[in-house]
Amino acid sequence: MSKTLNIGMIGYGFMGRAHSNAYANVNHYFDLPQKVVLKAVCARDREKAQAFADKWGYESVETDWKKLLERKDIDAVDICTPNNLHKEIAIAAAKAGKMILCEKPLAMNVAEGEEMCEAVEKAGVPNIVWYNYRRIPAVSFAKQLIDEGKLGRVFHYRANFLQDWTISADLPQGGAGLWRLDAAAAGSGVTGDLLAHCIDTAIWLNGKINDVTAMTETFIKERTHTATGKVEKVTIDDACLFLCRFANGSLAQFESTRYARGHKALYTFEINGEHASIKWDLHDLHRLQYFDHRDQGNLRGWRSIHVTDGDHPYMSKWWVPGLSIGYECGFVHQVADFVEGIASGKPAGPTFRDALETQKVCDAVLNSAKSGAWTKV
Ligand code: SOE
Repeated sequence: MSKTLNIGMIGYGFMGRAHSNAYANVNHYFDLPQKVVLKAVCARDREKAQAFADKWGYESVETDWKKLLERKDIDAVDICTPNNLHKEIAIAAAKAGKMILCEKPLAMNVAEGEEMCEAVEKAGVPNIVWYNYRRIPAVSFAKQLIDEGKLGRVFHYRANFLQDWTISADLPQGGAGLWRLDAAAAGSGVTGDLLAHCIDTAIWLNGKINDVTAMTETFIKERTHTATGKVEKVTIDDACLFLCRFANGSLAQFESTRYARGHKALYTFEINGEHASIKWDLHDLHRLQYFDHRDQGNLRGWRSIHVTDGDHPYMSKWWVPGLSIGYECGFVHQVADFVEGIASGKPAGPTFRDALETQKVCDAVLNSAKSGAWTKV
């Protein structure tokens, strides 16, 4: 096994920064069998790519992702592009024998996702999708508690992801960041962008989702398109709500919108089990709220656990107990787990195949919103 893992990153937006920060810092905190090297960043505009490379410490720049894939000195490709490019790049990267770290959601739809899974599995290359919230220590701790059976039988799962950044009708669709409003680039709106996070966490914590019933709304029907300068129809979902049943018999509700004035990134979930309940809120990401019915009666109540102790997931790698870490650290943890997974032969998730399950739920949700019927995943 080589002592280094050379990364070639394609795209350099908000996620490009989050991933680069993780690559640059992971070896400072985690003792890993490989040193992660920021080898090349790839984007169409050479000047901008060079400025990004200089800022984050990439050794070189490419302007054509196909050239990046031809390079022998690149071990792993990070796909940080809009969603409509994931499939083509991932399949080519797999054929070139590169490991792949792909931004979420995996693909535009299930059909694309299936092709991507087949490509990485045929090539036998390690692969992972950036569902970063799994690795916020309080969320990983929730998983530990559930796996230990602390909650007992689960009855309810509730999740929200609320934002308010697209309320203005003057905001165009298309272009940097705003490609998220253009269905041709994003595939869907909040379903693929935000609910996909909630669904990934939910499947990880609570198992398979069987069937869904959903509704979506597009509040602003037309926006100027950055590429054409013309007012064009908006076809993404601005808001999506769905109910579902998990295979374990629990019932769930999910809500996501970019029209919840006052909320910037309010990702919350709550799980109610037979013995205990847990709650988590991204705005207070170190805390896990825990209620256990088995506590002594007169002491029973919600505990607010500050998940910063050495025996909490990942926290022994950081500072001393009680000191917090941030949003960006979830990405650092993902890189650490990915590298350890390569060495141990036990791949870190979510792999493309795991992320395909989330994609299936997203597609079922969008289909149900169209048909108005309960839809099997
Ligand atoms: C924008 O809606 C966004 O940046 C998403 O694309 C991310 O996946 C989410 O984590 C925060 O919001």
